[in-house]
Amino acid sequence: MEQELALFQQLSKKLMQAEKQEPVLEPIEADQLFNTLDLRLGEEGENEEDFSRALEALVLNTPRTATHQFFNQLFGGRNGKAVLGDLLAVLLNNSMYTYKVAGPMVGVEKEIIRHMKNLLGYPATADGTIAPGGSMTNLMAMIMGRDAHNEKIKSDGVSQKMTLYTSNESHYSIPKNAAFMGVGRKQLRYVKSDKFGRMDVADLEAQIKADLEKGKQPFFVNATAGTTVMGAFDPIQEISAIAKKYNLWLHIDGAYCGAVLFSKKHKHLIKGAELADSFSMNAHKMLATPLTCSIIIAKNKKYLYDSFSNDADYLYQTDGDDYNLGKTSLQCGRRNDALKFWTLWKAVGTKGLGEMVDHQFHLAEVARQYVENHPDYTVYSYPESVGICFNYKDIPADELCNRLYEKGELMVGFGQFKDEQFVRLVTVNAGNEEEDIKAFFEKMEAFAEEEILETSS
Ligand code: ABU
Repeated sequence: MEQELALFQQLSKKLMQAEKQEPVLEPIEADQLFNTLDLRLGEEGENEEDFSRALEALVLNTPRTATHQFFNQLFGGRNGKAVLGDLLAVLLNNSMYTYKVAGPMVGVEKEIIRHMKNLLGYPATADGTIAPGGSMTNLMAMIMGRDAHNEKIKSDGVSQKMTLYTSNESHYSIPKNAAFMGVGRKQLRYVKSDKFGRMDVADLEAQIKADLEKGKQPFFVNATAGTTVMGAFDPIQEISAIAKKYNLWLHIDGAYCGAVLFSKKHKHLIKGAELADSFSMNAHKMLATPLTCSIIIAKNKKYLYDSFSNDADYLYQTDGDDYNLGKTSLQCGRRNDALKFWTLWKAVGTKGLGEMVDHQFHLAEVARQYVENHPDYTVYSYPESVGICFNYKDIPADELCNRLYEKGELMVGFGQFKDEQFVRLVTVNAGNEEEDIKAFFEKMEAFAEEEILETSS
């Protein structure tokens, strides 16, 4: 291993130097990928020199998500303490299903869950787990909702027309999951959203009533804390009142912005979270933890056990269910996604996590002020969003973003809301400061003038 660790150190140093010199790479065209890099796997292994060369080329040609110029997705930057935790998790290589195999790492995960359930205001009955991504934590919530509605489904399968509800701005995992869980995409109702992308609660109730009149069985509603494009927060308290009235499972998909839970200043955006049956959050988004770290908390652990436990004599041989975390998880073999979040949390404290969230809202405010005070911009953003949506000088957003990418200038993407397409500048990037936001606009404007507007005039 020593040789590999030395190579790792060498490659990581080179990568970090390269990131400073060239924060955005000119992409390798997809159809040229296999002609450009040595990705071939052969019958015989490579000698050390060729192996290192191929690996270095691969590392140095991979899109750079940890630099100050990555604004493309709902994560970015790099936190040293969290990376350290993840590197150790790889080295230790435990599987989180049993205490026998994961030992104290079980305690690491349980401590994260314990704190989060307290912050949520959930009762002692609550418990949680970590799944491989926000889509999967949403799936877990949907399955718990399905089984809570009818506990026989686990054994007999779905035989009735069960309906579920989510806003038309919510994550695309909801329809996919409706198919996976046997309920069916056609039984998913998209609820209208208001001008900021928040769920229209009157439409929610109207759709539930219409389904009941047709003899359907409404069972689940998803509220989003931070929609992927507008960064909008659905009104949880109002949705909860409807969920209670019609006996629906209420889940909060906080994959993007559920981390406001840690911020004294922004926690009000998920006011009423304690009323939900389940809550999920991705620490790999606002909290700078390496991908993936998707946590779900259920208000009553009974539902986690009822939907996800299964006996397996060859696996569960020591200790109780409380310490054998496989009894409440989606999969069997499960990597240790808890340690990287624990090392970060241990180092900065709950207060520090809150400050990270506040900082990202501050950066969004800097960006918002800039576009709002500049006549060349049209702004579309939700007032309290960490994603700033705008158009610049009527340049089509897809053209602007794609050309910035193709030329290796900036990584930023576009989004769409109510027939308008715009640039979506995501300010969730662990390493960024105000000057990085300002530098983004300077670079984007210069590029637009020189490469798009001048050539088209
Ligand atoms: N859940 C991942 C969303 C990706 C994105 O909108 O950037």
